[in-house]
Amino acid sequence: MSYTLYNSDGSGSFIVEAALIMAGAEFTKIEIDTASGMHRNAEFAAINPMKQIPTLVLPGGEIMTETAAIVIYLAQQFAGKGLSPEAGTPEQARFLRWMVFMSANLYEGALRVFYTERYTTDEGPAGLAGVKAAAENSMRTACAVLEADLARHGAWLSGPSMTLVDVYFTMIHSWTPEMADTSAMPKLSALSQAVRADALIAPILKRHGL
Ligand SMILES: N[C@@H](CCC(=O)N[C@@H](CS)C(=O)NCC(=O)O)C(=O)O
Repeated sequence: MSYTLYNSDGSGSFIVEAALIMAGAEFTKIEIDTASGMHRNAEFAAINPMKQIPTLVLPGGEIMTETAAIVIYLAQQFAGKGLSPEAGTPEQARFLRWMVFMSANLYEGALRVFYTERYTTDEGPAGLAGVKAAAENSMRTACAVLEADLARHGAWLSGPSMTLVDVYFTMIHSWTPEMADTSAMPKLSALSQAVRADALIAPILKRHGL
């Protein structure tokens, strides 16, 4: 019984692949080339009507979308593999808080930066530039919240060691590095560097070109 991951290298499917590898789960990947618009074909739209990557089919056939939900689900399925802190602990509360925070503020912010035209009906240069600038500002504000939390708690976002919430941050940081540069956000930059140096995660990042 195996998972099926609809993948596009460099996209949010990176973190789902990282989760499956950390878990030691059996999975196959189906490549969906978003650059050529393959995610908009009828076959994939029938699987994920939002036409987005990542999409994960569970061994029993259930289809999951939404990166944070998938990661949280896998962390529960593979408890004890280091994907997230133990259930019921304060560290798990922080893990859940920041997973959802990043989905709502950073992933969504990055989508506003990359697909700006979808977020306004004012498609003139000023309209688009305004949406993009506002997205970048809100991402910097969200990063400042994370930076302040690291200043209180330590090197990692959800406890004494790296979990997938740190990997999630690093993925989005690699898409939009300007949201947390080294001088303004030294702790987040150090976290990203530490994730990049992790022996398990580094080759997956490389494979995804991140
Ligand atoms: N809310 C979704 C967003 C997923 C998403 O937008 N993925 C991007 C790739 S990183 C995508 O599929 N883009 C193609 C498109 O929207 O046309 C999640 O958290 O998984």
